[in-house]
Amino acid sequence: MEQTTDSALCERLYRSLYRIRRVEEEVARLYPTDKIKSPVHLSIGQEAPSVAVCDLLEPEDVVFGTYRGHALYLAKGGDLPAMVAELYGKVDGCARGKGGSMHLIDMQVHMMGTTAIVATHIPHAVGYAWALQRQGKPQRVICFLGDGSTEEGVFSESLNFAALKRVPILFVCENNGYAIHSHISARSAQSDIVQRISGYGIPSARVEDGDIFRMREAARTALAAVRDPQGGPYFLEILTCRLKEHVGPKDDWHMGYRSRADIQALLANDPVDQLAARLQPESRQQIETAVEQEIERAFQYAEESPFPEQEELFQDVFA
Ligand SMILES: Cc1ncc(C[n+]2csc(CCOP(=O)(O)OP(=O)(O)O)c2C)c(N)n1
Ligand SMILES: [Mg+2]
Repeated sequence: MEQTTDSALCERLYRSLYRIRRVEEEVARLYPTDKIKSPVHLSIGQEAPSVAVCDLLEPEDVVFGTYRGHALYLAKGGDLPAMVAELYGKVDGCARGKGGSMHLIDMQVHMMGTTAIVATHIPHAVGYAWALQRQGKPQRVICFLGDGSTEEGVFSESLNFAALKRVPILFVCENNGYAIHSHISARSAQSDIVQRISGYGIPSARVEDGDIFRMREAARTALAAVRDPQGGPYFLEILTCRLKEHVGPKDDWHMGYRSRADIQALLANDPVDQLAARLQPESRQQIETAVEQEIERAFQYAEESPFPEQEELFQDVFA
């Protein structure tokens, strides 16, 4: 395993984790003002899978994600002011204010978009990866998905096709245990996802302990498999925890469908805290100050950006 004490790596990962967490905390703080015009599915608590995987990607690699996509968008290098403006419904948003939090896209960094309809991005990602394969292109597609999407029919169809055609694609399942308020054990007779995946003939691995370095090592192995010209699809499941309610800025521990005790091990291993503790106080301070300034500028940008004109409704409309 790469030296986990490597300070440049720790600083890079911490900067990315802290930045995502603080952006989303600002989103949560501002949400009651109604300046943010879109529903928000926060990634607070589950930033690490996106950060760990994206840390190893080439700029040209392509990612697809879900409505819980702020972490992925930012980890892949998506433009922060454009994301915040999108949440505000402003014209300088990454989807010109027409998509909101669930439809984040930044083609400059090959962040191909997120979708509100569970699992619908999975066939798009497989198709994109298949097209790249047929064109002999070297870049790879990484498709992030939730545990709930593994129960959709199109998930099964897409994995079967990817396995059959040996499409080089990495599926990253961010398994936070819940689809809205239903635990996975209430949804599937076989709740061991990796066990289910073996039936498709796709190699897979699982990281269970919330350790970002272990996630990164597992991602390295997975990416090597999909970059191998003789390789094909690979499925990486990462256990993680969503700390806020399914949609919205609040805590929901009082609702009773889950308890902190269930995820004590993951909570104790929060990667933001873990990495913060490893940094030299000065470098931690430098990172945090720079990130806070960047976030303040991004929200200012969103405040100042105008709302789209009415004609914008008819721009970029497919039919
Ligand atoms: C096709 C479809 N069915 C149902 C919904 C309603 N829905 C929104 S999020 C969600 C749960 C998905 O859970 P998971 O994939 O685990 O993602 P998480 O929210 O945990 O990140 C459901 C059922 C939807 N958006 N699309
Ligand atoms: Mg889930």
